[in-house]
Amino acid sequence: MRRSRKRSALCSACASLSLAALAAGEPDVSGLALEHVAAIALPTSLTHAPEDSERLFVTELYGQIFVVRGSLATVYLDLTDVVVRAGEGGMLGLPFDPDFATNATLYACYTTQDDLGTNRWLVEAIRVDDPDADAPQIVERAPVFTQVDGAGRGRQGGWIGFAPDGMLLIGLGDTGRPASAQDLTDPRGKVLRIDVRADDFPADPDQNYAVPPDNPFAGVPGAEGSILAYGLRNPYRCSVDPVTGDVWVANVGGPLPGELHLIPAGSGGGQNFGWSCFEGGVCLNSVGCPEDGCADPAVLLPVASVPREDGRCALTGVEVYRGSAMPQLRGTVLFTDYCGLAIEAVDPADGSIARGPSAGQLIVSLGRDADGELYVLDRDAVKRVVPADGGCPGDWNADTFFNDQDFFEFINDFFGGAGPRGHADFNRDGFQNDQDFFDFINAFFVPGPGCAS
Ligand SMILES: [Ca+2]
Ligand SMILES: [Ca+2]
Ligand SMILES: [Ca+2]
Repeated sequence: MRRSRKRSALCSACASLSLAALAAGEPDVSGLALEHVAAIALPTSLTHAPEDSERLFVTELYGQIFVVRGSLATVYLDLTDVVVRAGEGGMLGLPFDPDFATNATLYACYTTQDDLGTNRWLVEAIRVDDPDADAPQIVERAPVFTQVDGAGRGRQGGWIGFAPDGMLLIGLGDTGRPASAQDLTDPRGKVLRIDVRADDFPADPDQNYAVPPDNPFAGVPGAEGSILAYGLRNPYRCSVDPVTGDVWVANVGGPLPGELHLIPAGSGGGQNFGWSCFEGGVCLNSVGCPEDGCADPAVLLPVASVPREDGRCALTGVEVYRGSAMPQLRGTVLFTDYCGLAIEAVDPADGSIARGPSAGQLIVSLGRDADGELYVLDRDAVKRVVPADGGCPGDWNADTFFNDQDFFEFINDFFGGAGPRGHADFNRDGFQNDQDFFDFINAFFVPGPGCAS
């Protein structure tokens, strides 16, 4: 069944906004390598605290959260007493509050069981005693969003992250109930958008959030107001482009390894990505879909349908590169697959895929730090995506030109802390100290081959 790409009325701004993404052009990932950062067994997600370039945070399947400084990973928080790891459940996602530096609050997404043994899928707010501590104490914990679910532990989703407008986005899978994805009364099979600073459910201790009034189904009788976009099987990982605010969704497929979908910033949401009636633009004619569901004009095609080639089996990450270490990669959409083992790039204009370096291991997630640099999580380690030739570290302002301006900007960042990065941790060990000064001076006056003009 052939269908053309259609846009819903709720998505009137999509066309112009998508063009910005399409301008990214043919991706080139040939010059990349993966560099070992730290060993962590069974990691699930990687993130950073706002404006904090010195630390990475990594969740672990059974409930630990690690802080990584340089190459050293230590336990940041331990939630193994509440996280129940089963099926595809466990510790899944972790964003820090946009105001973490002042409110010391982060959000954990995990599966657990209540006192009656009922499965719960939980987004929980956790307040710690000191936002700067590497081993803080938990001051307070409270559920924000709770999905009580009797279904199995498959297709849990589990990505959560803040959009630039301060709203929390949640990727919740269909939990093994395909029909839920097209059901607007059910939060499953959706990307949700909630306000964590208010409570629309004062009588319900399990739900402590508000529905933003500009959500596409807010106030629609019978609809779940938290829904931003629907028709998803398993939005295991999503990401928010820090420059455009576009939301990318890595939706794990059934027949396919998955689809990459786009919720453009300013679109207002409301997109229907088709599951469980469609996948990759193909009508599945599944139970619960309307008789004429294959002709549904409101279903959006994915930006890319990732084919079952090169060993791929299930998408595990999507990020738009906005860092500075690889200027040629800026604006490129990158993704990972669990069995594909490699970091790959997709051209949003035509869905074509370019294959980058292999991790040599199953890849469970893709994430980024505060500077926009990317990291792959395999089953045993955190690996940084780096230029294969080492790049030109002396190109401090990463404008692809190696010149005196880099020297002046480094000195300014080092002594003033006033540069665009606000720090000068040149050797990326998590600390700014004299060693960074000496290392930069060496890189500047003894430039490597990557600095050739
Ligand atoms: Ca409440
Ligand atoms: Ca430069
Ligand atoms: Ca350093």
